[in-house]
Amino acid sequence: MGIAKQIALLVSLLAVSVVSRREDPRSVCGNVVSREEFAAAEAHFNANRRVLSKRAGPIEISTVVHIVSNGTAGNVSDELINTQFDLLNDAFNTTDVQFTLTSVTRTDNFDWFKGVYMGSDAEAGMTAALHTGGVETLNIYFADLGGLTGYSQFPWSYTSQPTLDGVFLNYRTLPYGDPDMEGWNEGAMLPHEAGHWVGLYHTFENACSAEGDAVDDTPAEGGAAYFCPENRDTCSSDPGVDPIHNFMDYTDDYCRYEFTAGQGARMADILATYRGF
Ligand SMILES: *[C@@H]1O[C@H](CO)[C@@H](O)[C@H](O)[C@H]1NC(C)=O
Ligand SMILES: *[C@@H]1O[C@H](CO)[C@@H](O)[C@H](O)[C@H]1NC(C)=O
Ligand SMILES: *[C@@H]1O[C@H](CO)[C@@H](O)[C@H](O)[C@H]1NC(C)=O
Ligand SMILES: [Ca+2]
Ligand SMILES: [Ca+2]
Ligand SMILES: [Zn+2]
Repeated sequence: MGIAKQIALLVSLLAVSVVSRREDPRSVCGNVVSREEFAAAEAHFNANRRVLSKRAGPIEISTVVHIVSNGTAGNVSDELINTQFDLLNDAFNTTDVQFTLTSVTRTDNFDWFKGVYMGSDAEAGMTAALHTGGVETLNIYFADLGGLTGYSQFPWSYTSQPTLDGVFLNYRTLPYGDPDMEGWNEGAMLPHEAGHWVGLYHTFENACSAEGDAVDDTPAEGGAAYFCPENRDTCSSDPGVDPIHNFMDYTDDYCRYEFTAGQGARMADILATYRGF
């Protein structure tokens, strides 16, 4: 990420006061992609694309969870992590991808708990200390993250910053989470961020333009949807109503329950191209 973008992000983070997102629904997943980044990433993918060969069972992704807390604050239980994991695998059960939880680490560190966002010193220190495995291993960090619900590194960034590879989630988004996260505390945020980690964009990427989210069977969407606006249709140019039930939108957790066949095919080829599967 460029310096200008980091500064812009920092400014926007500072501008996000502690206000209920119900009063102020704005994008709070950190995976905001510029048109230049999108074009470069898709050109690289199309030029280097490997198609995943047929295999007998699902692609099993070995996953490590890192719980960063401030004493007891954020020190979520193994039981809650397991509940979230079941929801993650259910979310992906229409695709060829599944996740195996191999270990859980716990770290009591106020600076990391409170200070992690893209490009921060806390992010660098935390990942240098905790990141394990290679390109094929998913590292998930749970911490406070302030105004962000989460973010993750796209697979094509692994080569330039391997240690930063992973999913970063606000622990309040875990099932039965903080009431301040109402709507986003029922476990759909991890599938969303894991979706980015396997190469999916937001369904509203590129708004109504033809390239969209680089997936053919998700109707184009003019911008993020919030809550659960049934039959919303922001792009009359593209047949079909907005994909508000897709995990890669910003609707409430109860409203999000699907990945499409096209997203499943894209993630399989992305995993073959960038993550060694
Ligand atoms: C972190 O823990 C300290 C000591 O328990 C407490 O005073 C402080 O309020 C906590 N901060 C956060 C953000 O949880
Ligand atoms: C966090 O929880 C684990 C068990 O779930 C416990 O062993 C550990 O002592 C706790 N850490 C803190 C800092 O409270
Ligand atoms: C996938 O998970 C959903 C939600 O829990 C469940 O209703 C469905 O039966 C599962 N499908 C398969 C094939 O396991
Ligand atoms: Ca699409
Ligand atoms: Ca439409
Ligand atoms: Zn996102």
